[in-house]
Amino acid sequence: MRLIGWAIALAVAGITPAAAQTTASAPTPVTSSAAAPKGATAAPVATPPAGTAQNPGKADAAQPAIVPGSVGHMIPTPGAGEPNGSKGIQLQVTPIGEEASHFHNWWLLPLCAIISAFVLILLITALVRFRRGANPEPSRNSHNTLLEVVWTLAPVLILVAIAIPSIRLLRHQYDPPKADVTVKVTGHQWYWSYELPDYGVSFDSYMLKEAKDPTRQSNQRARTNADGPPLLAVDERLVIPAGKVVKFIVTADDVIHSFAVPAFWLKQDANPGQLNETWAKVDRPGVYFGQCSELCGARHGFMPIAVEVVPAAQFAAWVASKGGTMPGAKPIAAALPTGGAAGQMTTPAPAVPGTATAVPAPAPANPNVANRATAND
Ligand SMILES: [Cu+2]
Repeated sequence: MRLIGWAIALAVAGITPAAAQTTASAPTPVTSSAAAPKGATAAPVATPPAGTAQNPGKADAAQPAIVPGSVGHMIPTPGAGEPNGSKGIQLQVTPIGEEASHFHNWWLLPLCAIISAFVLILLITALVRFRRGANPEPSRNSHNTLLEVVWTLAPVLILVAIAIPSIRLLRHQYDPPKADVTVKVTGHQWYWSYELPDYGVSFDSYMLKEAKDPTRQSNQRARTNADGPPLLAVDERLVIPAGKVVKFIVTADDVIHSFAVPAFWLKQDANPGQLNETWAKVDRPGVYFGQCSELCGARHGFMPIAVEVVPAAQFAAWVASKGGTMPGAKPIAAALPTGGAAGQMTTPAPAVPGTATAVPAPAPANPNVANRATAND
């Protein structure tokens, strides 16, 4: 009886939070859902949790047309900048990544292999040569000065041999060159937002759902292969110029996230109320995928990162397409009649009747921002 009681208690404890979460995260009534599949009578269509919808409330026709291959929609190279099933480290495209993967592949791994093989040989020798049958009279030696010096010095030398390149790598990593472009990255439950303060660009980036995903709303664009692999493709990629030092200022809005792009050798915790800094310089244009790498809640696995590296001219075109301005082209502050702060984050908003154009509109081009208020409920 006691066992059954425990079983019931455990089951209730396991079910209650999930049930509570479902209720809390789906406050929107599901009655008018246009995405209801035909024939689904018993179970209502699950409404995506608040904060995960893309362009909510917009009709399909209002979605901007996507041109695969255009800037911001470069077609990823399969296996590059994304998991490709191979063991080991992804192909690195930053100087730090190249140094680190070289250190791992050509120094640490061989060293580990040699030490493991040496220990294995010692073990086998001891088992075979000094077994009771072959060696009935065990040696009574307890000291051997030469041997003791060797087995003390050898590990010290091995550690020094690891420490020197390791500390050199850390020094390179944490002593970044002067930044050409600064990107502020903010983690939210559960999406990323990006701001390029010097360019007047800011937007949110959401994972693209599969076409057959029942939680995808009818006005949400479905993932295609041109966007990238499942669970990694996003609606709005971060675009950065090739060959430039990009500084990432990383923070979070709610809980701890982690901004990670494996091909850049980049992983930086995003802590609320704290600005962390990391950097990357990518010479090779392409699309590089990453994921939030800190358990941050129920949809932690659904907030991927996609960074598109493009030649400088295309970067300027992308900035313009986001309503931003290249530094030097025309200072943003000059466009503001009354002392607007130079660093004010504004994407020039579409003119709204009755609204003075001088007011910096906080709303970026992407209407996903409307979900921020509800994302943390
Ligand atoms: Cu996260």
